[in-house]
Amino acid sequence: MEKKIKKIKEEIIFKSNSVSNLKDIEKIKVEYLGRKGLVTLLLRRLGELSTQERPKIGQLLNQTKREIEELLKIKTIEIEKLEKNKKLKEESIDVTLPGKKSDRGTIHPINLVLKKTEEIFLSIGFKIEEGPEVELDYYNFEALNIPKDHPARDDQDSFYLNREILLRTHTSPVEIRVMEKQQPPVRIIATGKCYRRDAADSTHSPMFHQIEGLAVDKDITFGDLKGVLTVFVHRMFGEDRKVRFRPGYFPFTEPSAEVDVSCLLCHGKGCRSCGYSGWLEIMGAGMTDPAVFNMVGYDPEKYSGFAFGMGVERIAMLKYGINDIRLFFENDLRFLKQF
Ligand code: 2NL
Repeated sequence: MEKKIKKIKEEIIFKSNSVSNLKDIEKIKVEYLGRKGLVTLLLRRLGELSTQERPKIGQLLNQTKREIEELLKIKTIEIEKLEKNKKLKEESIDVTLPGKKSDRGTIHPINLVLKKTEEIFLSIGFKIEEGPEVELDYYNFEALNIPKDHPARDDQDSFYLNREILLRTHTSPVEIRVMEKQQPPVRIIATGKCYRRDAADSTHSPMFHQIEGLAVDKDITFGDLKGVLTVFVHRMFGEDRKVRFRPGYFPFTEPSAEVDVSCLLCHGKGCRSCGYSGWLEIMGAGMTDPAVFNMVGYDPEKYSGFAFGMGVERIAMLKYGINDIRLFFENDLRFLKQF
């Protein structure tokens, strides 16, 4: 019996030296200490021994059992440690590898032009104003000296919600609202979305953006208008651009002008892009009509002002060489990512 126990001990030491994973340890445990394990069976057979032998062998077996348990416990800890290290090594991150670039959006070209315009006018003392896109007929037309029979009033050109309410067709009502609230001096630009019942084509969109400007004070002249718009054109399109004012007509300004910039492609020589004229029309402008001042309670004898309005899409198309307005609203990333 003693020999057998010694042999078991040696076997265990030998086997446990060659185990490499927790499963093997479990196997050994079952083989020796399990319900039908070798040590368990020997313990069960103690009763067969003489009363003389029994205590000695019993003690030896129990001690062996404890020793085996201890040994397997140590082995288990050893292997767990090895496996943990192996896992750590396999899962370690090489911090020097280049990371995956996350997909970042870009600023929409319309917003680029809006931001740039705001920056220019803020730098020369203008404030930015916004107002409602759903407007009263009064603010959109009446207060701007646009008479009832004016073609711009035509139902076909505006989105009317009812007889009095429509989607604004320009941002001028923002300026009317500001003038109603405060006396001069006023130096503001009004930006935002506008709506017209146009069929979409390469130059028309039923929703578009406008930037309008208004300056009212004592002794504001057409020279002030030319100076301010020249600063704008130079900063937006480049210092080497020329600016031209042609006579025009708007119901809300008198006199009125169409403003041109020397062609961005041919610098005024004449090319296909400018219709061989050397000039590109970028906005309308003029001296605020006294009739508008009367509508908002400004004294036209005391004050004068200039105003201008431009389409943001048109400016962006000229600045970036885009030939179809619909590209701004299709949200094709191949287009948008270029800005
Ligand atoms: C254009 C022409 C223009 C204005 C807008 C304006 C506003 C007030 C009073 C007087 Cl409150 N005028 N705005 C003046 C002249 C031209 O826009 O063709 N825009 C795209």
